[in-house]
Amino acid sequence: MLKRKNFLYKPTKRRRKGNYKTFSKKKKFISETQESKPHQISENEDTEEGFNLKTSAPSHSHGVQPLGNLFFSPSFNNSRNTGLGNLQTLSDELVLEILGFLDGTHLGILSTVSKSLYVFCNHEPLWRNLVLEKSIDGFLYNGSWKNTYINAYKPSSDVLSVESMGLKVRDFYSDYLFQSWLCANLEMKPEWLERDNIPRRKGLSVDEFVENFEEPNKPVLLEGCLDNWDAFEKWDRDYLVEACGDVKFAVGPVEMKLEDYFRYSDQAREERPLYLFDPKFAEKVPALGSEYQVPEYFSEDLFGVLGNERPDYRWIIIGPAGSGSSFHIDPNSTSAWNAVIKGSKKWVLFPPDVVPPGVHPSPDGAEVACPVSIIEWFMNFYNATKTWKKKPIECVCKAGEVIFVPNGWWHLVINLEDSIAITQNFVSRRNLLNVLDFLKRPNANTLVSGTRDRVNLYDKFKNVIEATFPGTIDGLVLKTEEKKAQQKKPSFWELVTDSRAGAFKFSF
Ligand SMILES: O=C(O)CCC(=O)C(=O)O
Repeated sequence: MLKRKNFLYKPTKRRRKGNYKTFSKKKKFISETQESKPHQISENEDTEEGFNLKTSAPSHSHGVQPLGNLFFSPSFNNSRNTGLGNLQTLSDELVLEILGFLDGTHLGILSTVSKSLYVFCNHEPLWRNLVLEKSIDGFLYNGSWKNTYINAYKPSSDVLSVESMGLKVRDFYSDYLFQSWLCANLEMKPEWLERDNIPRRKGLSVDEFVENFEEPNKPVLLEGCLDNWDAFEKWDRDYLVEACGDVKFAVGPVEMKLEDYFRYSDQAREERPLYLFDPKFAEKVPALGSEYQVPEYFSEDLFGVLGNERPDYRWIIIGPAGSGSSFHIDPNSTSAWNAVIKGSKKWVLFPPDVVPPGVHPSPDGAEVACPVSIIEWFMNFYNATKTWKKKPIECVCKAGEVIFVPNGWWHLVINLEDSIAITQNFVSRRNLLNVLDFLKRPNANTLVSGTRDRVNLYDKFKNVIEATFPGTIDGLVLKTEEKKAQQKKPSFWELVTDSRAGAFKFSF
C-alpha cells in the first residue's frame, strides 16, 4: 500500500490541550433559549476573540458546548455524565477510544441508549475510521462520514437512518468534543497570516542561491520559477480529472480517483481533511511528470544515483482549504522545494535547533506528539512564538511561487484555498554528509523512510556515490573539518582581547 510522505518525525501521537479558557464565556457560547443554536457563535460571526466560522455549511455539533459553559448553566447538569452512568469517570478520549472498537451497527444501536451516548456515537471521526478501514479502494463521500458509511455498507439496523437526521442535545459540555467541532469549522484568523519574514527572490542565480541560502541552510521563497511550466498553465481540477481518468492516488490510508477525491474535499468539514499526497503520480500518469521541470536551483539530486532504489522523492499534493501538513522534519535529512500551482499555502518554519511550541519529539526522533489539527496549533500555540527570541520564518506561498525548505527545519503548512502543488526532496553536495550521517544512525530501521531497504541504504548510497563521483565524500569531509577548525580558531580581535586580559592579569 502506498503511504503518505514519511517524515523523520511521524506525527503518530496526538493530544489535545485540556483547558480552553477562551471558550468559557457564557455570552458567546450558550443559549438555553435557543436549542437550535448550540453555541452562541453563529456562522460568520466575529467573536470577541476574533474567531470566524467558515461561511459554508458547518458540520454538525449535536449541541456540544465547551465545559466552561457548565458553570453558567442554571441546572448545573452535564448530560455528558448522566448519560454515561458509571463510565462518566473516563475521559472523553478514552470513551471514544473504546467506541472505536465497535462496528457501525453497534455504534448505531448504542447511540439510542442515552443523549450522551448519542453524541459520542455520532462523533464523525469514529465513522471516518470505519469508512477508511473498509474502503482501501476509495469511497463516495456523502455529506458526512456516517452517511458515507451507511450508504456504502448498509448496516443492518434501522436506528442508523434516524440518527443521521442530526439531533441536538441540551446541556452537553465537553472541551474535547467542542474543540473538535470548532477546529473543523474555524477560518484562519487574519493575524495568523500577517507575519511574512521570509526572504523573497526573483531571478536569483544558482550561485547566489547556493551561497546565500543552501550553504547556510536558510529558507527562501523563489518567484518566477514556474513561468515555463505547462503544469502552471494547464493544471486545474477539470484538466487533472480528465488527464487522470480512473487512476487512483494515495489519499491517507486509501486510494481514490481524483473525481471522488474532489467530491469528498468539496463537502468535507473536518479538523484534519484527508490530503492527496502521492509519490508515484508521475509513474501512474506520465504526462503529469513531463508537465513540470525541476527549477535549476535544485537540479543536483545525488539520490538519483540509486535509480529505482532511491527513496520516494516527489509528490503531487492536492487538498482543500484547511488541509495541510502538521509539524515535521523532512525524511532522511533531505532538503526540499515545494511549488504551488493552484491556491496558496501558509508556512511556518523553525530552524533545526528550535522545537516548535506544542510539539514533543521522542528522544530517538522516531515520533512526535503534536496537536490534533493544524488549526488547533494556531489556536493554542501560535501566540507563544510572539515572545520567543528565535521567531519562526513565515510566509504565504502563492500560485507560481516555490519555497526552499532546508534540511532539518521543522515546518507546518496549511492550505488557505483549494490547492495543487508539487514537492521534491533532494540531496545535493551541500547536504550529502548530513544525509549519510542520518542513514548511518543506529536506529536507521525506524528512522529511514520512503524505501523498503532501510538498513542497507547507507552502504548502497555511499558506495554508488564513491563509484560515480570519486573523491566527493572525502573532499566534503575535508572541507567541513577545515570550516570547523576555522570556527574554532580565535579571531584577531579575540586574540587581542585575550592578550590584554592576560596583560591585566600579569599587572595585578
Ligand atoms: O502540505 C504541503 O504542501 C507541504 C508538504 C510538506 O511539508 C512536505 O512535503 O514536507
